Amino acid sequence: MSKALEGVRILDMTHVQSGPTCTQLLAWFGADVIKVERPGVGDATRGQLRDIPDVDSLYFTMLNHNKRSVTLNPKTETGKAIFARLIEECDVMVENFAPGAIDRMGFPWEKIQEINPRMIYASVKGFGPGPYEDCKVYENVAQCTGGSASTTGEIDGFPMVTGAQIGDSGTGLHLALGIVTALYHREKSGKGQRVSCAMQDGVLNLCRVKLRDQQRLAHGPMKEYPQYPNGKFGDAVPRAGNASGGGQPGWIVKCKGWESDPDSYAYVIAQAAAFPALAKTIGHEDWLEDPEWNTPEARLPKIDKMFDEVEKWTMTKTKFEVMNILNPQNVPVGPILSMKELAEEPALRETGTVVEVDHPERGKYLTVGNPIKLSDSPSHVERSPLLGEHTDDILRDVVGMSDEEIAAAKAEGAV
Ligand code: CAO
Repeated sequence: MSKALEGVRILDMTHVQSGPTCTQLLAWFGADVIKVERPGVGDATRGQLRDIPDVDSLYFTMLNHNKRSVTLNPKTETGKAIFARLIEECDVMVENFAPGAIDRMGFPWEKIQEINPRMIYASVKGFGPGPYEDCKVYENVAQCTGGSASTTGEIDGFPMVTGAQIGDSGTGLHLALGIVTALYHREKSGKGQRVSCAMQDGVLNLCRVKLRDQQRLAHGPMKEYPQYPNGKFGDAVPRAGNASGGGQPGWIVKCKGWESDPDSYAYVIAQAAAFPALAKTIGHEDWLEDPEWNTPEARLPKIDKMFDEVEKWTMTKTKFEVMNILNPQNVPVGPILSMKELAEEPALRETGTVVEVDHPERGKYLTVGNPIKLSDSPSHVERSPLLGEHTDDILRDVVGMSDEEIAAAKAEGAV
């Protein structure tokens, strides 16, 4: 079966996490991704959070599958010439360096367009145009400036960042969509264009429902927030603990074994349609006839008491028993799964969402495969490249250099 993006060549000037997640997705869909790295150094993440001495870190290997690595310094004269040739030969260039870094290498957008008018040039930056446009940004800064941290956390606690990498990987996903959209548009226009995604914008997009709530706040208290009716609302969207955020009340409850297992919890949603089944299961059939409990409006001021009762029952069951008993009754529920449980989950291995990969220096390791499944273009996860592993191949086959020219470029430190 052919790969959806076969024939698309990507000049990958990305590092750390946000950019690499984008180009890794494109590589999984079949694009030829040429990762350009500084000679002798490479992407800084190769050496970050290492678990095995002198071996590419999991941080790097898990973000750079299915790519080829070429070492190249576009700040040297020969490097500039090679880089210009790569721009000619590629369809898309992706970068997430600090603002202005590619310009300082001598390749502003105008020059890239001049070299290759069909080039799509995609960038991740921390902020869009405005007061912070020159700032360097990492994941948690984006979570804090994009509205996630102010709306996450205990209701009386401090702002909280989430473990999901919504600033880095989230923006990488946004950028990948921008790139394939621009590729589609190029089919008609014949021209490339710039694709920009700011991490602040990407996080705010994922916090869209919170901007919705900011406006609802002006029209009275939001009844699905735990602050209603006994707490106070201020003038900005508050943190809501583990409340579901939608129209349905939900909460995390303890399950059997919670005293010793930090992940023995389940999320239970008490939506109106499933309330009778939930009430019966937890031994509160009495609620169904009781006007104090049998309507969503009656329950609303005492949601916490309702979940206390749900928890009395869930504490007698494991989180998987809770799932297996409530789910067939259409009560939406999810066990809190640890990374260990996810790594060992057979169904995720079966679908290729969790994959074991072999690496020549580190041996076998687990990674997350492509979560997006195409029926006719399945993804196969291939290990990340060693630093400069494909330098000779790319200089010869893509750039068109002779062996002598390659040797000379190496001798002067351009590659
Ligand atoms: N050869 C020679 N030099 C190279 C090179 C190569 N192949 N590749 C990169 N460089 C140089 C760049 O030209 C730049 O040099 P100058 O500052 O002299 O122009 C330098 O290496 C890298 O710059 P940087 O400022 O991007 O790196 P940093 O570690 O200081 O900052 C980061 C990292 C992520 C904060 C910054 O790149 C950034 O803000 N990026 C945009 C937002 C982003 O993607 N953040 C997510 C990061 S993932 O958590």
